[in-house]
Amino acid sequence: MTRVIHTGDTHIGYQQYHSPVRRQDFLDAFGAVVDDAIDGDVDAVVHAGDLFHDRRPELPDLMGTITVLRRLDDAGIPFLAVVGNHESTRGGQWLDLFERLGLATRLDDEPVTVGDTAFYGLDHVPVSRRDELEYAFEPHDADYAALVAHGLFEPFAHADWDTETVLTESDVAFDAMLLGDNHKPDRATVADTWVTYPGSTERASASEREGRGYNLVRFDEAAAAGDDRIEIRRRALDTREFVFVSVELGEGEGEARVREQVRQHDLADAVVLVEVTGDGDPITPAAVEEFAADAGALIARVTDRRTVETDEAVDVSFADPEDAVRERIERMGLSTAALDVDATVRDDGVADANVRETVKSAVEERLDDPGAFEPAEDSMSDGDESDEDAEPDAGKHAEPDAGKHAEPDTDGTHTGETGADDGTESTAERDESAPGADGQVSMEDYL
Ligand SMILES: [Mn+2]
Repeated sequence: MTRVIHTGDTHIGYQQYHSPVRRQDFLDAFGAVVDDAIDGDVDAVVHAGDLFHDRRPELPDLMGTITVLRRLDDAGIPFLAVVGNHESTRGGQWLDLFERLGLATRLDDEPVTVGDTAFYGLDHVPVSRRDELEYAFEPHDADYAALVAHGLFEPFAHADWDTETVLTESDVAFDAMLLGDNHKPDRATVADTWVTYPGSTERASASEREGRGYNLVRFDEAAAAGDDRIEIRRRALDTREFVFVSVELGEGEGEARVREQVRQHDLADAVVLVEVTGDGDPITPAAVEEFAADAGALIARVTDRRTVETDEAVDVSFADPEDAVRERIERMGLSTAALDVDATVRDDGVADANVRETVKSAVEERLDDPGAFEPAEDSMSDGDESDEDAEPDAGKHAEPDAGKHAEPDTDGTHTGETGADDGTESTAERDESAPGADGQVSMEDYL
């Protein structure tokens, strides 16, 4: 019998709403999962990616994470993980650093056996590169096998990765796929294999309304009733309070009505998200936000839907320009060579002075491979995915204040018009102006 905690999408380092308190919340949620692992004496903690929100976590985020991982290690509980799309770097991964420190095991195509179960890993792979995947895994001699992977898998919402293909093409017969990426917890069976998301451990966007938690997974013939050999139970986490207030204003109603609705709730230390729809008089969102703050709210955001021309939320917020760019690029259908160039230009591990040379050698390496210059076939064309629910990623970053700050043109200006031809120059420009391009410490400095 093997009992593990399955978690993911921790997003440590996410300074949501620009709040240092929220940043701490994301780390605390990870700490709470690890505390439960120790209290429950599980056999392992399995992490399905996006431990960090950003591929450049800052030193306090790293030190906080190491402190938590050390606690787990002191309790003798292994931490098995894969790399998600948010934290993926070119070359080494932060997870490799933790592995070097003896605090984590990076899962891959070779089995890591804990008790009766062999665990394998599949890092996030962009849509454009999935055709190359062979799903080749080394054999195991355990009673059960689980694949830990990061991506949007069928049969859940926003899926772009065919689960049945993964299962049929894999050399190993998996009893379960323990997943990350989709922040909504769920489970299903595909071809007799359990497929499950534990969801994020703190709300990374206003669309994540239901309570947060993680999975407790038991691989045990006697675990569940019937023929199930796997038992998946959901455990709740005590996270930051979010108060959602929807106000539909009628004719002649205005700010007083909004305040009255907000006042109905306990706002103490909560993130308060107010949405105004309907008709009525103009309101001043900032005044309502101040009112909520005075009533004890940690953060208050008012979105007046009436001032937005359509319901199409703009999925760009100045809080996360890097994320917006990354998501956009994934959907642009760039060739492998173009992705290489883009990654090099924006990689903080490559000093500005070396970008030209690195790009040159990367392109030269690709010259023998004509396919590398073909646009990705399976990617969506530009601009046809403005629905905020089109991808969980889009929802994740659409903060309620996105409407207030986002420029409708941001998408197009920064990435939409950037073809593979002129990609080098315009991405270079973007890099210089990006707020995060500050030559921060890179992973190589640690290894
Ligand atoms: Mn995530």
